[in-house]
Amino acid sequence: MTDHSKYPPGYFVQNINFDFFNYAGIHRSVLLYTTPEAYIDDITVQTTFLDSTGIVNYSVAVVGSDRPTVKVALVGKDGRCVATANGTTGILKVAEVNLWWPYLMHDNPGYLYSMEVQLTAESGDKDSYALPVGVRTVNVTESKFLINSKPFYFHGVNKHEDSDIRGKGFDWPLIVKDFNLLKWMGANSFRTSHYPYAEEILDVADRLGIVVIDECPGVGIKDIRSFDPISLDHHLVVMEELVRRDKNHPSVVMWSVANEPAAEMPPAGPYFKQLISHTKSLDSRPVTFITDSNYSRDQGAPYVDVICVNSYFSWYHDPGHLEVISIQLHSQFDDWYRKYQKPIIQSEYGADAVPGLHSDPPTMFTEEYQKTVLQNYHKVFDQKRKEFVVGELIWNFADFMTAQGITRVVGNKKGMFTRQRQPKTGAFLLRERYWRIANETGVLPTWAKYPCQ
Ligand code: GCB
Repeated sequence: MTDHSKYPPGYFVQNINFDFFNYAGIHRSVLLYTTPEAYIDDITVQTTFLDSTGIVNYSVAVVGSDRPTVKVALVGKDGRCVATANGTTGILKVAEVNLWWPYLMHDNPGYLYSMEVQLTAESGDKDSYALPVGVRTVNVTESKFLINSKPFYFHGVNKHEDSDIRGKGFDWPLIVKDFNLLKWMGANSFRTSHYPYAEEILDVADRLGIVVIDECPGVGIKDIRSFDPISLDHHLVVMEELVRRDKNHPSVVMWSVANEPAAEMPPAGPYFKQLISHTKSLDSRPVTFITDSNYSRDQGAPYVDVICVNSYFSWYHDPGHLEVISIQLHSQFDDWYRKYQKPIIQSEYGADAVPGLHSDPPTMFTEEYQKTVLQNYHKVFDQKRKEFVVGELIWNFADFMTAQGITRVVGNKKGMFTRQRQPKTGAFLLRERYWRIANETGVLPTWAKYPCQ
C-alpha cells in the first residue's frame, strides 16, 4: 500500500534489476523489405579446416518452393571464386584457405569470404543473398580457449550500448569511434554485456577480427520466481532467437546465457542444465554464463564450458583495501579451477573513477585508485594466465548511465573512457598492458609493433 503521507495517489516507481539506464523508445533502425514469393529465408554455415583446406558446411532454408534450385559460390576478397556447390545443403572446400583470425593474432585479421547464394524456384522466382563468411574453429580444453587450434587470450572489455546525448540509440560515428579506441588500446575482444548488440556492431567486429562473447538479455535473474518453468521456457526461446540471429558471425566465439544470476539457489541447477544443453543443441560454440556466486555453491557451473567470474575486490568488498586484492584473487582462481578444471575468464573487475579526481595515496573514486586496482589484478592475471586463466575483460570500456542511486555519480564511472570517449588514466595502463600481451602471445602484424604510437 502506498503511504499517502509520503507519496501522491497512484505513485509508483519501476524497479529494475540491472545497472544500466532503462531507455525507452526504439533504439535501432527498423528495416522493411520485400521478398519474392519464393525466397531465401535463412542460411547457416559451420566452418572448419584440415591442413590448408577450409571447409564450409552450409544449409539454405527456402520458403515458397518445394523443389528449389540453389547455387552457392564462395568468393575471396580479390573477387575470385574459390568454391562452388549446388543444393540447399552442401560443403564448400577451399584450397589454401585464408582463415579468419582475431585482431593482433595474425597479419591479416578478420578475413571474410562472400558466400553468394542464388535461388531459382519452379515458378521462375529468383532470389539471392550474399553472406560474409569467416573460416575458423573454436575449441575449449581443460585450460585453454583455442581459435584455429591456437591458444587465444581475451584481453578486452565489457561494453554497453550507451553514450552521451544519443543514450542507447544506434549511432554509426560512435560505433566507429569505439572500434578505433579498442584498436588503440590493443583490445582483441568484448562481451555484449548485458544484451545482444546491434547486428551492425557484429558486422564490424567480423571485419576487424574483434572477438565477441555474445550475451543474451538474461540479467537480473535474482529471485526464485526467475527460475520457474515459464521463465525457463522464455529463456530457451531467447537463446533460439539469439543463435538464429548471430550464428554466422565468425567474431562470435561463445554464448553467454546470463549475467550474475542467483546461481546458488537450488533451482538454478536444473535451470542452467536445460538452458545450456538447449543452446548447445542449436550451435557448436562453447556456452557460459557470467557468475558472481561462490565456487562451492554455484549450481550452474557444472554445465558451462568456460568459467566466467566477476569480482570487485577492494571495491564492493573491503572498499579501500587494495592490499587484499592479491590474496583474494589468487584464492578465487585456485578455488574455481580446483573444483572444475575449466578455463577461467575474469569477466568483470574494476573500480569507479570520476574523471579528473586525483589523490595520493589513492582513495576510492579517483583515477589513481582505479589504476591501482587494475595493477593489483594484473599481477595475479600474469601468474594465472600461464596456467588456466584465458582472459580478462575490464568493467567497463566507457562510463555509462544508470538509474540514480547513492553509489552512482551521474552513472557508473568504471569506464576506461568517459561517456564522451575521452581516456582516463586507466586507459593508458590497459593500452600498455594489452599491447605487451599481444606482443607475447600473438603474431603481431608488421604494422602494429608495440609501442604503437
Ligand atoms: C556487475 C554487473 C554490472 C555492473 C557492475 C558494477 O557485477 O554485472 O552490470 O554495472 O557490476 O559496476 O557494479
